Amino acid sequence: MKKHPQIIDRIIEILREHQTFCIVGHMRPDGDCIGSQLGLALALRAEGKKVTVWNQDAIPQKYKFLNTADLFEKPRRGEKFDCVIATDCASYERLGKVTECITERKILINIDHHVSNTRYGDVNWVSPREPSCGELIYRLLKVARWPITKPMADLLFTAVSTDTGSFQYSTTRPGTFHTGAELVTRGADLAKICDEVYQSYPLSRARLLKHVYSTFRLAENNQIAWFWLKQKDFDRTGAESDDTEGLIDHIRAIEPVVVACVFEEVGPDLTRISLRSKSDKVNVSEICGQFGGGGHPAAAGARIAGTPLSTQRKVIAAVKKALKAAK
Ligand SMILES: [Mn+2]
Repeated sequence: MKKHPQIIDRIIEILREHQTFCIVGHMRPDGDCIGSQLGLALALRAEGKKVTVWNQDAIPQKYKFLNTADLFEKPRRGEKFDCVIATDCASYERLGKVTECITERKILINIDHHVSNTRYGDVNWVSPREPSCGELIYRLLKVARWPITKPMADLLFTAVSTDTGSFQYSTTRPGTFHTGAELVTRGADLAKICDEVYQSYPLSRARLLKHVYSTFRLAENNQIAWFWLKQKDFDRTGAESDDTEGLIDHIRAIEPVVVACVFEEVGPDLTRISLRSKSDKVNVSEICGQFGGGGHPAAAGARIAGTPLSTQRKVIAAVKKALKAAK
């Protein structure tokens, strides 16, 4: 086997030494987060460990098919864990309310691939080169020589696939295909996963899409595109915040657009922004960092307090500045 960083050995040693685990992920969990959490949870259970999995927010509808073993359970108040593992989570704050449930722990392990990761764990395995956290979990299981069963393969394949835009983003490397191939060899049901994750969505999302196409705005010679999702848009379409994942790709795909932005009203005078960049000269993780957020160079987000209009002005101004600097 290829040489692997010592940090993996260290983590495996900690996992072997301890008995009770809580695996947590970020707010509004995505496919990579859930796939990584549940994949690791199944592996630890197979090793005879006691494992709880918990997130602040529920699993989005399209990933529910993955939770076959019904592993999510809110920890009791003051429940003690030997070891808490955070997967795919860039900062301790991004865990949200989960932090209240995991205070009684001996050790916190942080396994992540976000370049903005704040290294909040007692042990940190942060590998920004990796396109998904799922790939890190896969390597962990390989190095530990723990068997990867079909359910684990489904979970990790979903993680790798969703965070690479189905093996399309430029972060995808030859190793990503090797990982995908091996997971399919181990039983990952490609057809089922792609059908559930990419080829199926609720009617409410179609209504939301109509809203996106009829309201998106352009600026800076069509290099910036954005749209708003207000509370009234959710009420009117029957959509939930979960249904918004991937909507941004519809404006990102417009040829002259370099930076796409979604503004989502998440509370009174509180906006969640998501940014995507198609230029390696425009780092949206840096732009979101100006507003207390972060992420990846090509995909990032933040939560911003203030009136919708002032938020929009500030963000669009920051994007314009980044575009000018990139020239
Ligand atoms: Mn991820």
